[in-house]
Amino acid sequence: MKRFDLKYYVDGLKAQNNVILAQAITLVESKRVEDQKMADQLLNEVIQDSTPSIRVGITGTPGVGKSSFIEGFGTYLIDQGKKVAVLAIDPSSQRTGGSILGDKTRMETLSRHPMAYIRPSASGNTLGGVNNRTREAVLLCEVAGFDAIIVETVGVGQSETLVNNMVDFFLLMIQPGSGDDLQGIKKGIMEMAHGIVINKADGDQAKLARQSKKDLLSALHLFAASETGWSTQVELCSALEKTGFESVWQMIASFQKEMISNGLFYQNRSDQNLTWFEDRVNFGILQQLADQPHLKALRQELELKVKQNELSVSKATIEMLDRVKQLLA
Ligand SMILES: Nc1nc2c(ncn2[C@@H]2O[C@H](COP(=O)(O)OP(=O)(O)OP(=O)(O)O)[C@@H](O)[C@H]2O)c(=O)[nH]1
Ligand SMILES: [Mg+2]
Repeated sequence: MKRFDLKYYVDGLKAQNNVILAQAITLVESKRVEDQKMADQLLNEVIQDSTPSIRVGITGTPGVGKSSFIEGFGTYLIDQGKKVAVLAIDPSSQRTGGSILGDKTRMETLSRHPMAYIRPSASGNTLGGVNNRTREAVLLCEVAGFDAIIVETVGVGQSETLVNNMVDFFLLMIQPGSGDDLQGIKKGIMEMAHGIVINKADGDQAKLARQSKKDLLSALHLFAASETGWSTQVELCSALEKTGFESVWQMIASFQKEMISNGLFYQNRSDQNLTWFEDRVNFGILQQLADQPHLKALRQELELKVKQNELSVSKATIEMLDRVKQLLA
């Protein structure tokens, strides 16, 4: 990776240069300690300069049409005068290079648009996804003038919660299906979603999609009202026929308006900052401890003993934590 000085990144972001934005995100994603230091300096320097924005997370099972939707919807937003950044996140890091390439071609129009920036998933870092740099990437995009940030994630495991913690509006995308299919959607995810979009509401499936909407709305009725006062909306769309984008945008825009007026919009972002801070501190502490030579040696020794049944897990844990305590005293 090519490295530059701080001023290069700062000026480039302020000049809304997409090439330098990409380089800045690469810097932020780098695991090298010096790079991380510079990334933090960069974030400190530029964060005040970010544009007011809307951050939208989109989740849904593979093949539901997220990328196709973002291609069309992103173009629609650009026509409304927005600058659109798309970030893909994949904490499971199972995704192959082929799929990322597939995404690029699926968002062909958008990726070539000067008002758009697309960052296919660099995936990578695990540890519960804690070290994921997508939050920082969102901020950098905003500094570079993007005011609609879309984060796409495959709906597996904990990725939904992770994304929900870094966006304003959380959108769940599903396909038309029978009531039985709808019951398969995890309740937690449904409750988390601010909006549910039924994609592929076209051709043979248009009728089924309308029925799904009815079923969903009555299912949602049974949920307790959210503390924010917002109730989950359901919209139909077809990424293929490019229909429904306007109602999806209306839904997001009215959510934002309502949350700004009741004060919850920025409160939610502050809460997210707190979570972000905690994640980073926890991660940093663990990393420093893991790098500590004495602890490393002891840990390896204890791991071996546990593996060979020479020591119980509780005894090994106590010994390990005692050593940590001694070190910190
Ligand atoms: N009929 C119809 N097909 C669609 C629509 N949107 C997407 N598809 C098709 O569904 C398939 C999957 O679309 P993608 O956009 O790649 O879905 P995805 O959710 O991004 O998939 P992953 O990134 O693999 O999770 C493709 O073959 C699309 O052409 C739609 O509105 N109607
Ligand atoms: Mg996709």
